[in-house]
Amino acid sequence: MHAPTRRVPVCPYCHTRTPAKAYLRQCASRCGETGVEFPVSAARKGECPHGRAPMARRVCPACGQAVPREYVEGHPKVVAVAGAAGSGKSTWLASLIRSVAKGHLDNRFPGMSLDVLGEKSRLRHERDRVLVSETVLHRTTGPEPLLVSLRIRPRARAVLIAFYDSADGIAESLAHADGLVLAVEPGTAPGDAGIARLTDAVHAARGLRPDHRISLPLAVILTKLDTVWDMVDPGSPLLRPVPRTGGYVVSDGVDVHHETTAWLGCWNKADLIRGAHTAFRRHRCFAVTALGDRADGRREPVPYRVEDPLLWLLAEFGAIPTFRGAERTPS
Ligand SMILES: Nc1nc2c(ncn2[C@@H]2O[C@H](COP(=O)(O)OP(=O)(O)OP(=O)(O)O)[C@@H](O)[C@H]2O)c(=O)[nH]1
Ligand SMILES: [Mg+2]
Ligand SMILES: [Zn+2]
Ligand SMILES: [Zn+2]
Repeated sequence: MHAPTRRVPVCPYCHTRTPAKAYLRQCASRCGETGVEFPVSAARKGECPHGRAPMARRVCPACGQAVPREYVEGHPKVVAVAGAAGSGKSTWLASLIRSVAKGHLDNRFPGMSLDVLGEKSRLRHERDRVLVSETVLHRTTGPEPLLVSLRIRPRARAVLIAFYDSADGIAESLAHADGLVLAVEPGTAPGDAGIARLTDAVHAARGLRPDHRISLPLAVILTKLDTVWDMVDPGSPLLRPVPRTGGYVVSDGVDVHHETTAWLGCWNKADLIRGAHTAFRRHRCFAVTALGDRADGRREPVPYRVEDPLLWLLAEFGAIPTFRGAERTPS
């Protein structure tokens, strides 16, 4: 089930594979020799050629971009977030990161922590985070990924993840992606929500035959659930309390999957459902809202179930346990 551990990391910016030892390090400003770069393998006892402590970050020798050390050394997972323009990709992502970073999953994963890695990702997240709380998000997302380090338990080894959510970024990441997300908004506009395009792109990027059933996990996310709250039946699994186990709960996930699939069916998305089933061996549907219900005048958005797709992907990656039912019985 687990993807083979990759020894040679892929640069999150230019997608070149370079051994961790061949990444460059730089002298720190206090060294006085600014701009000096040397390969990681040339750092004796972790010191620069002048015998001082260099900067922690690594520089990709292919594109010259700074890459966080943890990322280069940590066997990162790459997640591509696809979906039509305006389907809610970036808002979901910003809301997810914000929820986890604020400790919203603490009752299920005590001590779970998340860090946004590197200056580029931090600047982007700062911008997105504020905009999510104000409910508007920049419409221009660059091709760069959002890099995060997620620690499931306080002293556990961190899971490094690069999320790509722009068309260009996704296209470049598909050759080595570990998981896929497809965002779909509610509504009856007919169409396949981009599943055929995504399937073709994965086949092309990985040199697979057109009829090859893809083994990458695909999370289909119905976004903006708040816009259709009043259509959801009170007994729906979409309104049930979220399971409180420290893992991914299959029974709940399957119920949500079936309910979401039914909604997508009602909204002329039969092609999406069929396409996901035909092309992806491992796929699951989710329903989320990043902004929640603000009608009662709350200033903060109340996201709902934004973390479910990530938990499923983490379970698929083998990073968190899977539970069959609500009890703690590992499968
Ligand atoms: N009501 C509601 N609106 C949302 C939600 N998520 C996103 N939106 C709105 O939908 C619009 C598009 O959201 P984005 O996150 O920018 O969508 P995107 O898929 O990243 O769009 P592109 O980057 O342009 O492809 C914005 O106006 C968001 O505020 C949600 O959960 N509920
Ligand atoms: Mg976006
Ligand atoms: Zn690079
Ligand atoms: Zn130096």
